[in-house]
Amino acid sequence: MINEAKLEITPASSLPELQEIKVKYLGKKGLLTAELKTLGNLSPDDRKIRGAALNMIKTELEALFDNKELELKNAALEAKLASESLDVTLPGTAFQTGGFHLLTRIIDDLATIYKGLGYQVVQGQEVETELYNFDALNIPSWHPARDLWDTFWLTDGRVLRTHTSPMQARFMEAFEPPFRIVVPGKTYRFEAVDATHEAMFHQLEGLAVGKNITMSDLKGTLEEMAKGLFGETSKVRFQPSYYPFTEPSADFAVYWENKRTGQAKWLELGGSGMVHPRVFEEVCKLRKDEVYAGQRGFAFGLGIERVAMIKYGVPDIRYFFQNDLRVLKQFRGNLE
Ligand code: YSA
Repeated sequence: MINEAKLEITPASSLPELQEIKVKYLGKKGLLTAELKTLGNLSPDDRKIRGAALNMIKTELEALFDNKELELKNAALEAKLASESLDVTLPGTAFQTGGFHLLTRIIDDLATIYKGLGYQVVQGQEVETELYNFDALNIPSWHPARDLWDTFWLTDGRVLRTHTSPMQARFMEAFEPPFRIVVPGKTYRFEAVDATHEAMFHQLEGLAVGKNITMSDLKGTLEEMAKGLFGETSKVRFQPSYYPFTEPSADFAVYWENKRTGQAKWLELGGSGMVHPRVFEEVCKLRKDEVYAGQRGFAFGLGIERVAMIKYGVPDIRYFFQNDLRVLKQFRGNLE
């Protein structure tokens, strides 16, 4: 039986195959078990001899199966290791990195500049009520100045904020002076789109409120921003303007010496002024207290796309929002 079994065990090439052979010999209905069952028919002496012989066969068969099983398991392991071997000399897969959008980078730069001047960076909501977008900023519904902001109206009477200025009223309603904040964010206008106008664009609002704030604080602050954005030789100039929420109001331009082109010019960036006393009155009404009575403050607002277009020579505002990698990739890495 041993030789017979050996002939079958030796060529077995898999564990299931070996198991089948094992059942054939050692299973409940196997050949050896059948032999053991015949022991009962023998005389006690013969049974002893035959029993001992069969036990030896059983032990030998078990050893044969165990050895073969080990051999097959080792072979399987070897094969698995060989198939999973790692070729450390193969070149790796290039790791694709993304980058921040140019507008995000400019917003971050502005936030860093203003944080250095002790400002908090806060954000407002893009869907606004008429109250905060207009009325609280001294632009009641009958006021012709509403036409300055072509507005997207929602069916429920709310608006997509036309500027970041509503956060002036919201912040003052919620917090007491003195404070300094900047508010970067998206703004919307129902305007014909062209190379310098988009229906959605970004602004940065600034507001500082305290007892002794003057227009020269405003100028100094804008000048710090200009130097941070356009270098130490940059400066700011005011031009009289009109906004219902500031009095006096001034548009501001920034002087920039472009090192790349060697050109120097004045660039209009945005509007500013001293917070109108009526805005403080509206805020007192919202708060139902007099904390803002007698306060003074300055405010300003500028277009982020405008800064980006000027500084990096982007000729058309629409490029920022077309997600064309040929454009976006030009503004990765060091921009200086
Ligand atoms: C003025 C005085 C303050 O005390 C505070 C804020 C302001 C700014 C005011 N809220 C405002 O929105 N003025 S603005 O209509 O002249 O817009 C400011 C800047 O946003 C512009 O100088 C321009 O750079 C940008 N802008 C306006 N409409 C735009 C636009 N950028 C792209 N597309 C448009 N459609």
